[in-house]
Amino acid sequence: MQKSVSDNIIITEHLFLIMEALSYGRPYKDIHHTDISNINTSLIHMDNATRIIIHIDMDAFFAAVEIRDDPSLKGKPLIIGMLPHERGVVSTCNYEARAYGVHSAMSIKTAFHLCPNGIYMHPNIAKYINVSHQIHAIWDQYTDLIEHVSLDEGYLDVTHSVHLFGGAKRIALEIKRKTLAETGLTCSVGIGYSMMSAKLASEEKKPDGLYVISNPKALKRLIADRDVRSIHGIGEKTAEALKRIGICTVREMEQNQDIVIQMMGQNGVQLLALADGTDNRLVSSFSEPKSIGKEHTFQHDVQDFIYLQEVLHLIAHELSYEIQLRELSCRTVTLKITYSDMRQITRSTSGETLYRSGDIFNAASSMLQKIERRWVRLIGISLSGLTKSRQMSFIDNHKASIDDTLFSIQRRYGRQSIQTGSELHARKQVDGD
Ligand code: TTP
Ligand code: MG
Ligand code: MG
Repeated sequence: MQKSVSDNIIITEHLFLIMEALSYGRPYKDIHHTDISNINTSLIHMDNATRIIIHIDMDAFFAAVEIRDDPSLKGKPLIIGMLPHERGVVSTCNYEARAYGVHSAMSIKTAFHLCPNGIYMHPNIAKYINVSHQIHAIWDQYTDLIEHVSLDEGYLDVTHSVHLFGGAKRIALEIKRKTLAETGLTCSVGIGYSMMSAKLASEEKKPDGLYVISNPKALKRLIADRDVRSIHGIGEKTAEALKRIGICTVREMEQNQDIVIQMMGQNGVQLLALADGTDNRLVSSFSEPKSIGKEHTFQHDVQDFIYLQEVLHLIAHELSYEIQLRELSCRTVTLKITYSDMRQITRSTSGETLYRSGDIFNAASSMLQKIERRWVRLIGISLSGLTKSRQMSFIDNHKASIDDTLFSIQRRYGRQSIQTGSELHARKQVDGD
C-alpha cells in the first residue's frame, strides 16, 4: 500500500524549531537574536554558515515515468535497461523488481535470472529529460542556489529563502505536492544542515519520503552502525579495503582513526570529518563543464619527445588543480597533438575516475609513447567524463597524500604557493621555450 506523505515525515532534533521560528516571517538573521540556550547546543553545530539544505531525489525515476504512462505496468516488476537477450545492464527498476534483488548497474543476465517474470524495457531518455525540466522548474521557485546532480536529483540551499515560505519542511511538502500534481510522480526529500546529511535524509524514507537530519549528533546516531559506504566519498573499493582490516561500520572507522589515517592519509582525515558530521561542501549552482582542457602551442616546432613529456607534466598539474577546485574527477583523458603540417590527432583513454596530476600525466604520457614521432606544433590534454562523485582511494597512499596535501595548500595560499620538483622542472623547460 502506498504510504501517505504524512506517514513518512519524521522530524528529528531541533532543526524544525529554527524552521518554525523562521516561518513567522522574521528575517533569517533574526535567528541569531533568538535565545537558543534552551534549544540545544546542536544549533551551535550549525555554525558553518547555518545552512539549510534540501536534497530531492525522484523515486525509481525511469521506471516511475513508464508506469505513469502505462498504468497496466503498475504493481508488476519493471526493469528499465537492456532487454533479456541483449548485453548490458539495468538502468533502474521499480520497487517490485527490487524485491527480487534486481538493482541499477546489475547485468541484465543476472536480473533476468533473478526476475524472469519481470517486464523489461529500453529507457526513453528524451522523455525523462522533459520530466527533469519540469521538476527543476518547481525547485526554481524556492531558491536560486541549486546543484543539479543528475536528471532526478538535486540539492537546494534554502538557507536564505526559507523564511519566505514558512520553513524548510513546508518547502519540502510543497515540492512533493507540486511534483505529484504536475508530473504524476513521487520524490523523496531530505532536509539537512549539510549536503551529506540532506542526502542521507532523502534516502532514509524512500519512496515518497521526507526526513530531517538537523545536526551532526543526529547524523552520527543514524549512520554509526551502517556500512562505511554511508559516508560521502567512500566507494566500493575503499569499503572493501577497510573491510579487509576489519572496519565495516562507521563506528568501527571512528574507533580506529589512527589506522584509517595511516592507511588513507589526508583522505582518511576528510572521511573521518564527514563521519563526525562535518561536511563543509557548498551547494554550487554553476553547471559543470563537460570537459576541461589545456594546450600548449610551441614557438618553434618540437621533435624531442622527452621535452614533450615535460610539457605534459605541466599541463597535467594545471588540469589536476582545476578539477580539484571544482571537486570533480574525470573518467577520460584525451591527448591532442597538432603536427607541424597542421594535421591534428587525438587519442583517448577511459577507465577509473581520477584527478591527481600523476594519474593524468601517466595516462597522457602512455598515449604519447604510441604516436608517430614527427615535428609537433601543439600538445594538449583534455579531461572529460567529469563527475562530482569522487571515489577516494588509498592506493599509492604516500604519493596520494602528498598530492592531496599540495592541493590543500595551493587552494588556500594560491596556485603558485607550492609546487613539486617535477612541476618546477617542467615549468623551467617550458618557460625557456
Ligand atoms: P537513482 O536516483 O539512483 O535511482 P532511481 O530514481 O531509479 O531509484 P531511487 O528510488 O532509489 O532513487 O537514478 C535515477 C535514474 O538514473 C534512474 O531511474 C535510472 C538512471 N540510472 C542509470 O541509468 N544507471 C544507474 O546505474 C543508476 C544508479 C541510475
Ligand atoms: Mg532516484
Ligand atoms: Mg538519483
